[in-house]
Parts: sequence; structure tokens; C-alpha cells
Amino acid sequence: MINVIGLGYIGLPTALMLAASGNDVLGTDINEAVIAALRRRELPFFETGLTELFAKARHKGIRFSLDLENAGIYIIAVPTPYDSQSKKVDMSFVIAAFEGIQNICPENAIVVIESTVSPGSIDRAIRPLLSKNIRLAHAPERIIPGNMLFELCNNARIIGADDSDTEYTLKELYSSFCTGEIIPTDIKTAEMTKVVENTYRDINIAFANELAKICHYGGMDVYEIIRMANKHPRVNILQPGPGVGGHCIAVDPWFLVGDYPGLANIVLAARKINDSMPEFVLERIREIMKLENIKDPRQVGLYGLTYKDNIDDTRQSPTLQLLACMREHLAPALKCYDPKIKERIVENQCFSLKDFLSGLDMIVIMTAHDEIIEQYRHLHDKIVLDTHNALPKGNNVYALTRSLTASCQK
Ligand code: SAJ
Repeated sequence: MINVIGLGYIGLPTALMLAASGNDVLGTDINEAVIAALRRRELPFFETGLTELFAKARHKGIRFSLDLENAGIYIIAVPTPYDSQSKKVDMSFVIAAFEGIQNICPENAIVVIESTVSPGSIDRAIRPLLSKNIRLAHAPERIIPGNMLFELCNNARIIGADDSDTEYTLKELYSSFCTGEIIPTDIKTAEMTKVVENTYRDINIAFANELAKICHYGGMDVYEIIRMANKHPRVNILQPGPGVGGHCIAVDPWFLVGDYPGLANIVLAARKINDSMPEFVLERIREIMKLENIKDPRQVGLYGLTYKDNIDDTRQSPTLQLLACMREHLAPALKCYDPKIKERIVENQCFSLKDFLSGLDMIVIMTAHDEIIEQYRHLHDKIVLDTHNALPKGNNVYALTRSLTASCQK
């Protein structure tokens, strides 16, 4: 039996996929509401294809419980935040899960940690806790919200373990649903590889964001420049935006900064650039309000609360960062709306596009959900700041950067 611990964005799809592929699976979580919802056959979040997978997993007998059970393999997929002071990984959720497992598991059980941790964390924080024979492993998750199920089945998988027997058992387990390459390695290398992947992306997004700022002040069209530069066979610049959100890219690079201060220099610079983007959007809003003679901030609304398009995850989202920044300046909360968020999470939140748009002169596209791209005609009488360059160009549409090219005069 496999006991998956932590039924969030990673643990739940993994548990369902394992069950749907014929494994005997128990999903556990400390959150009673999550377990109750799953037992009522309700999913706690949206992800493409998850409803169908849930039905399949239920049919194959997946169970959900608040309590751990005796199992041969445990998979831990709990959050690993960072300590805001030291920037080091906060292992407390992983440690709590591990201690719970150790109280109940048989000798020789395998405990796989899927949560992202900084290199050396398992040796430092988990190994010293061992009081019986448990085989530790690290199989970092690598799936992207919005395309999780496809990536769960197709991405290559890294498995860090101490011995070849554990490696073999886990290779068998993961290949029950994953057709991607399964690469065995040691635990610390697996830890570092995962952190490096997200740090690589953070640095590359930061480069695009820094170019956006340079082009803004230099009067150049960053999108056109990136488009043309990317025609070079060895250049592939990402897209600038209002900042980097989510529980991964905005978090994991800090682990390297926390553990290797003085060495992780590009990493730190990239974090700072990406974290500065919501403030840059705020400056851009002020600039456009002045140009368009919009006096009252209550006439400005933020479209999108999630950290990226077409998902319902708001963790560390640029919009929430921007609102926090406004609060620090004691500015009144702007009107907000997100079609994916049905519960109130911020002040002044609307629950329909119509309510949101009424009375506003300026809309800031913080998340480019399909809804607004499809219904963009409703914005014809508004001033729009499109931070993702997602909408068709028009005289009423400003880009994240001021541009002097013919396609976008503003
Ligand atoms: N973003 C930009 N410009 C871009 C691309 C992204 O500003 O060109 C922003 C997004 O709007 C978003 C943030 O970056 O706010 C992160 O989004 P993302 O789609 O790049 O990544 P995540 O955080 O959803 O998922 C990442 C993935 N890692 C990599 O691509 C290296 C995923 O594979 C990992 O499994 C996941 O982190 C994780 O859990 O670690």
C-alpha cells in the first residue's frame, strides 16, 4: 500500500494517478475540510482532467483519511516555505509528516519526499530523526499547474535514493504511470537539481523583466526586441510580466540564497528584480492615470488574482503582492476581480466581470485568463494596462513598457 501525505496541488494528483494506475493508495491530510470534501467526491481545486482522474481513482478504490496507516511506501508532498528572515527552507511540515510516519510504519518502509527542499536538507533535518530502519528517498515533483496531468505522465523523473534496491522499487512504482525517463541519483543531487530548475526559470524571467524596465526608460518596445532576438538560434528570452508568483519559482531560489549567501549572487539579483515588478506596475498605473487624467484610484481595477492564467492558485500572486505594496503606502484597496476565484480573499473583490467593469475607467490586466482575451470587446471604452501583452493592440491599450514603435504608440 502507498500512503500519500499532503493532498494539495502535488499530492492529490499524484495519489489519484497512482490509484488510477492500479496501486493501492491511501491519501492523508491534516486538513479535515480537505478529507471531508474528497470523501464527498469534491475536488479542493481545479486542474484540467482532474475530475476524470478522480472518478477513475475512486473506481479503483482510493481512500482518504486524516490518519496515516501501515504502508510499504509513504510519499510526502507537504509545503516547504522559506523562513522570511534567514531565507532557509522551513522543513517543519516535512518533519511533522516524517515523525507521524515513523510512529506507524513497518521496518524497511520507504519514505519518499516529493516536496522541494534545499540540497542537504534531508541529511540535515530528517536522517538524524531516524529511530528505525527506514529507507529515505527524494523524488522532486516537476509538474506545472495548468498541465499537471500531462507532465505527471510525461516528464522525466529524478529519484534520489541511498541504495539500488530502493531505486529499483521506486522506479517500478513511478513507471506505473510515468512514461518519461526515470533517472536514479543520490538524494542531495536530486534536491539540488530541482532547486536549480526553478532558479533557472526565475533568473530567465528576471532577465525579461529587467529588459522591460530598461526598454521602458529607454523608449524601446521590449516585446518586439525579444521577438526579434529570439530569432537567433541560441537565444530564447522569456516574457516580462507583473512579477513572479506561485509556491515554487518565487520560493525555491531563496533556499540557495539562504544556504550560500555571498555565492548565490545572480540568484539573489533575480529574486529582487522579480519581486520589484508589482511596484513597477504600480508606478506604471500612476503614470498612465496622469496621462489619461484619471484622478481617483477608485476608478482603477485589477483583473486577475491568481499567479498565472487559467488556474485558481493565488499563492504569492503578483496581484496580492501589488495590493500588499499599496497597503504599505496606506493607499485604498483597488477593485479586483478574478473569474477563477469564487470566495472573497481581498477587499473590494467583485464576482462578475460586469460588476467589476462598472464605474471603472482603467483596467489593469494582471492575469491573462482566457475569459478576458475572449471578452476583450467589453474593454473598448476603458483605458487598459496589459501587463502580459496578451490583448490585441488598440489606442486604449498600454503595454507594461512605454513603446515608441508604430504598433503601440504609448
Ligand atoms: N512568468 C513570467 N514570464 C514568463 C513565464 C512565467 O513572468 O515568461 C511568471 C508567471 O506568470 C508566474 C510565474 O512566472 O507568475 C511562475 O509561473 P511558471 O508557469 O513559470 O511556473 P510554476 O511556478 O507554475 O511551476 C514551476 C515549474 N518549474 C519550471 O518550469 C522550471 C514546474 O515545472 C515546477 O514543478 C513547479 O514550478 C514547482 O512545483 O516547483
